[in-house]
Amino acid sequence: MPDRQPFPPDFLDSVRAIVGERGLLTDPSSVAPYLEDWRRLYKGSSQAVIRPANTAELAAVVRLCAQSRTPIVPQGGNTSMVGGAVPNEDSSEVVISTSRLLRIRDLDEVDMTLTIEAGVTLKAAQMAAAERGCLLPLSISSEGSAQIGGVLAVNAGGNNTVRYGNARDLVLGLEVVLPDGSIWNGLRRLRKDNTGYCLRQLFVGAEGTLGIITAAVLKLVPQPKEVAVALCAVGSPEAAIGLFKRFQMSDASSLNAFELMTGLGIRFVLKHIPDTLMPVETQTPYYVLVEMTTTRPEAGLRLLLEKTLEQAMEDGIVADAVIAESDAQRAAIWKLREEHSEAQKREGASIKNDVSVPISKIPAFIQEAAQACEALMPGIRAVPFGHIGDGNIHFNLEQPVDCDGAWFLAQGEAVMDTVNEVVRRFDGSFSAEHGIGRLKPHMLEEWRGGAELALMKQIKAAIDPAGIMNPGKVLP
Ligand code: 2HG
Ligand code: ZN
Repeated sequence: MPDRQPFPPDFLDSVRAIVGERGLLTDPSSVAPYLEDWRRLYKGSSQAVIRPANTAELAAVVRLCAQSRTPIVPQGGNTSMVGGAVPNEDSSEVVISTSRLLRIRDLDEVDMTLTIEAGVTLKAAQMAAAERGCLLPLSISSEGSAQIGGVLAVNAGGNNTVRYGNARDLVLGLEVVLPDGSIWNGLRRLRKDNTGYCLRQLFVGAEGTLGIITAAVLKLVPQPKEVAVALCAVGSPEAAIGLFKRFQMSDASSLNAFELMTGLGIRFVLKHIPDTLMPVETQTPYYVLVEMTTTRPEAGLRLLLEKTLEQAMEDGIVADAVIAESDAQRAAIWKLREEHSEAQKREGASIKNDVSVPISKIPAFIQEAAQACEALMPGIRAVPFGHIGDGNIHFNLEQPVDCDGAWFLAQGEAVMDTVNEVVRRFDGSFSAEHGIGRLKPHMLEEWRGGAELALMKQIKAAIDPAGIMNPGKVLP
């Protein structure tokens, strides 16, 4: 049993006075869901989860924490892949949840901006935009639970980075509660604003270590008029990248997503996830999901997709392909991709490597990383998949059949090191879109040590001198 370090006397009473009964959870069964990440890598401990109803309440709570030097773990939808939102084990930290910051403050169809609070889920934000004929062009597998504040705090990437960039490319303004409890209102919706250091980008990707994002102004684009989705069977990652090049040459501006999957990954989905169906009959080791969208009326996108695939089939790059004929078919193809993480979890123990390399190096990377892992642990099952249109591969590894799951997970460091050695050879990154959290601070030291890490530590010390914001995350 870890040592309990109680909060200062009266701390919880003072919190209750700010947020009321509804805003404070102390009952162990209500607190429990906030203490464990969905991957079950970390199980923390805390006596309290604080759920402020608005920015002023949240700021008052942070002021209280600053006065008493109580460490804070900010939490959104708790969908972090790297344990970035769970408290440590000694009960010294409080969780501040953004889940009651639920207002959509403004949507402007001329400015094409959505001003929204941190607790709104990404899915709800997308729906709010769609209701007004706009699109919030950010899409991730966990969008039903992930909240805007967390999505921005980790600079989420996802499926549309190939076209619209990462979360940080969509942020025009932020409102942030700083570690001393003051509020920075930077909710500007300007496309041009050259007025000193770009502060908002400091908080995007800082994973809650510099402050708590409470609201944001996000860029919108018009809703597409035509959407075309295909699932293509390909023999190799080389063929997948060859196909990517063809789509770029034919109409790069319409390419919305270009996702790689393996036959093995799809078999896991079909086995573990109800209501899934494989529309392509030809069996190949790899598959590509292509999505194209356009706002131009009658742009003939479907024809372009068909022609590009026909030519690729004639040239032996694509073995077989199916183009979705309805919204339901589009959703069914996307489901095969979106359920990859859940299916891998149900198949057994799996180790994740969210990495990126230059797009041109993806085939060689996948081959060498798979070989290196097999040499380390014969029978290990590589399931590389993900956003290859932007160079991001989830090089996940499933436990060998019949091996002990706990033993396999205990080999996580060795497996990640093996993959990362290959990533390094190709000048890639050890964390493409999932961030650092609690899982990878030591890697940050190894990969970004020297001037880069020193600068990050200086920024942290300047903004959070007492070190109360999400301690133990990101920085080693
Ligand atoms: C995705 O692309 C997510 O679906 C999760 O980033 C990836 O499970 C993973 O490793
Ligand atoms: Zn991803």
